Amino acid sequence: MASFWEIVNRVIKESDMLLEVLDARMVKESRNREIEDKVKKSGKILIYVINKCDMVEKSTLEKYKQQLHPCVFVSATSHLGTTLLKQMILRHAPKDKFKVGVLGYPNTGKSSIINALKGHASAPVSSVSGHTKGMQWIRASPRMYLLDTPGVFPYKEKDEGKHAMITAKTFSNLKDPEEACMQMIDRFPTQVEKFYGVKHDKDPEAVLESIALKLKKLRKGGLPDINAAARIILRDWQQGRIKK
Ligand SMILES: Nc1nc2c(ncn2[C@@H]2O[C@H](COP(=O)(O)OP(=O)(O)OP(=O)(O)O)[C@@H](O)[C@H]2O)c(=O)[nH]1
Ligand SMILES: [Mg+2]
Repeated sequence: MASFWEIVNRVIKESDMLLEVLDARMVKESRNREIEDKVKKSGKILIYVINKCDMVEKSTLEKYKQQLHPCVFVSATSHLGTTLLKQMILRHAPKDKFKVGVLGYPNTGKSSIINALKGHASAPVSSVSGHTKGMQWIRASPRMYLLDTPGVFPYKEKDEGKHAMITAKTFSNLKDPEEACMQMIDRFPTQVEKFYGVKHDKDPEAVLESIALKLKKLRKGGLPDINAAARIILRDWQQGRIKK
């Protein structure tokens, strides 16, 4: 597969306008400053699309209206905000017929947004990250073409916990699920504790142990199997069961 920069450079070059798709549960972490800087340098318009808004309280997102310009809140799968997104794209359209490149971390919902804009499924979607392999132009209307792209993150970025949280790396492919899961518990303690019905503890490892016991994931000798529990928690998170 082409490298991060090959994809980014090509998408920016071929498009008249860019969308950066962000995950509403982790807006800050799913931003990619390198991509944003590159688009700004190209002089093309960048629209921030905060997707998966159905999974968070809307009040948690208000602050991004000030920070990100222009930005739009959508839920591709619930078809919320997608008309607004279309209007915003048309408002910024640089010419009559134009091309929109859709960029973002794996699994943020790029293909789903394209399908929502087009009105029916054209771009294949999957809960497993890294589903879109090549680049594909999709005609959303007589004026507007959308470029679906493989999700990318900088190859130098080695933050597995973050990649697990934003589902850029699928739970079953993680090298160290325990560490990734503890990072997630540290970041979203109330959501995780509430979902599994365990008591709050400042120490993420203690929370993980309680959840392992609750899920009856035990090793020989009755000790909590935190590795097995971590995989389940990350799966539940990545499949959208644990809401913010
Ligand atoms: N809850 C929720 N799930 C969504 C939303 N948009 C996409 N998803 C889900 O997120 C997963 C990934 O969606 P895709 O559209 O394949 O994401 P992508 O960014 O194209 O992923 P890659 O091609 O792997 O980079 C799928 O399981 C979608 O159903 C949304 O607005 N809300
Ligand atoms: Mg895709």
